[in-house]
Amino acid sequence: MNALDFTTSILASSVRAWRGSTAFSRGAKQPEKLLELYDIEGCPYCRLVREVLSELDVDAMIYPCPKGGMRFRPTALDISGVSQFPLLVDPNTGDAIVESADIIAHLYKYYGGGKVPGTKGFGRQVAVASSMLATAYRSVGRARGMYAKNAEAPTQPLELYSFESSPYSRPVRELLCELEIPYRLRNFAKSRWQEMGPPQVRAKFFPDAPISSPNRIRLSELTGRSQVPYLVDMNTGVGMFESTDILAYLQQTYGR
Ligand SMILES: N[C@@H](CCC(=O)N[C@@H](CS)C(=O)NCC(=O)O)C(=O)O
Repeated sequence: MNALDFTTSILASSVRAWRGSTAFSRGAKQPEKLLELYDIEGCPYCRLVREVLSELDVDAMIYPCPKGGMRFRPTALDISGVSQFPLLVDPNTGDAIVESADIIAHLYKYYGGGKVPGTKGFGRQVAVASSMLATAYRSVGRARGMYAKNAEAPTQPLELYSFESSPYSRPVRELLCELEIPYRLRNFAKSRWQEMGPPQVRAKFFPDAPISSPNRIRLSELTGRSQVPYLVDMNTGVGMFESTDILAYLQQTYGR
């Protein structure tokens, strides 16, 4: 990842006040069946939904629908009848919802302890405007996570450990979107203060801090580390850290 990429990723997270960093999972209920999100990584409205998924510590299968994409867009159109993203499919309740504000309300209602925050009014306008600004930052030089690239389809979906505001995870999610690679988004937001800061600092100062979220426990058991992005590709048996290596791997394996 070059300096421009890193800087604009930091700016995008900052303009959204680092939403999607912290999991407020107390009182939240996990869905039994995996949620499905038809998503465009660079879309300002999709970002608002993914922030809430991170904050509720809820995983989802991401079906990337970049502009010009042919892999999942037709399915999304069949489901909702409109070419509009985000589209959430919740197999637990039987709902298929477009409109980010309605999706967010649904997520809080069923998986956020029931209390639905205001998804209308001035707060919503600020959220949409700042998310548009985040998209503008990620469009400097090239609109990232927005347009489809020519790519091979994997046989099985991949898995990505990530949280929405993670500056290093964002470019990986953008490329997965551009390549139209479906993946299970394993959310990895922080739920205790000892988890803040870079992994090396945490390992030094809080080596024995108890691990909180299911995905943090899972990754720790898998790798002995607590760092994102972490990509799992069941098709090739690969599991890897480091955004630059993951980007190169995805391009080499699936890019045409
Ligand atoms: N009010 C909608 C707006 C959604 C929207 O405009 N999404 C754009 C992407 S940012 C879209 O679906 N564009 C059509 C397309 O990409 O085909 C919401 O909040 O979800």
